[in-house]
Amino acid sequence: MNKLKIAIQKSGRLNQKSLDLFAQCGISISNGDRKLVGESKTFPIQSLFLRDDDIPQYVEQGVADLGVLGLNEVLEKGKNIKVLRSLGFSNCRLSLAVPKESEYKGIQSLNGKRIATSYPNILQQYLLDNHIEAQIEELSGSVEIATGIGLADAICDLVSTGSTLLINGLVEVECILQSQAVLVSNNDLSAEKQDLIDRLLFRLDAVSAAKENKYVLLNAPNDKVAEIVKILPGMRSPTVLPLSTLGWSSLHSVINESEFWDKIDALKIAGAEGILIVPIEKMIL
Ligand code: PRT
Ligand code: ZN
Repeated sequence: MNKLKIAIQKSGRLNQKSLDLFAQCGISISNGDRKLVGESKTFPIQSLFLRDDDIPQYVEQGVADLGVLGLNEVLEKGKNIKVLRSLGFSNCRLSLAVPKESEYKGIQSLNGKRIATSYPNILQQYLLDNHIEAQIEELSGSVEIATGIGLADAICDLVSTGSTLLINGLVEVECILQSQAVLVSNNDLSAEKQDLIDRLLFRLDAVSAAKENKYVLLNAPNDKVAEIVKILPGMRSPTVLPLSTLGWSSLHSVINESEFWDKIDALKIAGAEGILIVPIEKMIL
């Protein structure tokens, strides 16, 4: 039987989180002895463990059908591949930063300056879009020390907590790109592989919907149920069950994480009691 081939980072920030996500989808991929190729016993998929920099090219060439890597790498490499899903982990941003003592008065301040980065293509495009002429110093790592050693006047690097910038006396001045891990695919897949990808996406979507939502159970006097139902739309509408205490009901529904606290406040005001919030394992829409 035909198997999907998926490229996963061999080691580094994305490796374990990628494997964890597939495990949540019921697809356990073993990377136990740090082999180059892993198999899953639960889904027709074979994993290739690679450096993230190489994944776009391998997916474009069809050596792998799918890949998991940062959007920053996808855009930098500019290969002919398709982004299928954002995966919600390894969030970071690609930003410009300058030494904290430098007088930065907006992007124009970078005209005629040297900027060190591992992302020359994304930076080049950003400078073009903003009509800035600056010299790009390409480095493969340790970009944050470039200003301190006199190699550049500014840097363009990935930032997550900001502590690397702080330690190196740099301040973030412009955000060029918001990035996170994404699932990419080859652009020319057989119908059989496309079917397998659809099955995989179905599982990924169920896991991601579950993460974004909570199951809520609450009690309310019957005369408050109509008002509470308006606050709790649920997947169709809330389940309403009678309690053994006469005149009371139990309501069950699903709340989106983003509106969670606002809804809880509104529910309390509307007369809900004994509110329980439970995580959802998978959610099939
Ligand atoms: O060996 P391989 O080439 O596969 O790995 P790599 O060393 O190129 O990549 P890796 O494992 O460091 O990162 C993989 C991906 O994780 C990146 O392409 C991003 O999409 C994502 N990611 C998320 C990050 C960060 N957060 C991050 N903070 N990648 C790098 N950093 C570095 C950044 O370059 C800087 O040096 O962490 C430092 C900044 O972090 P803070 O927390 O101090 O701001
Ligand atoms: Zn890399």
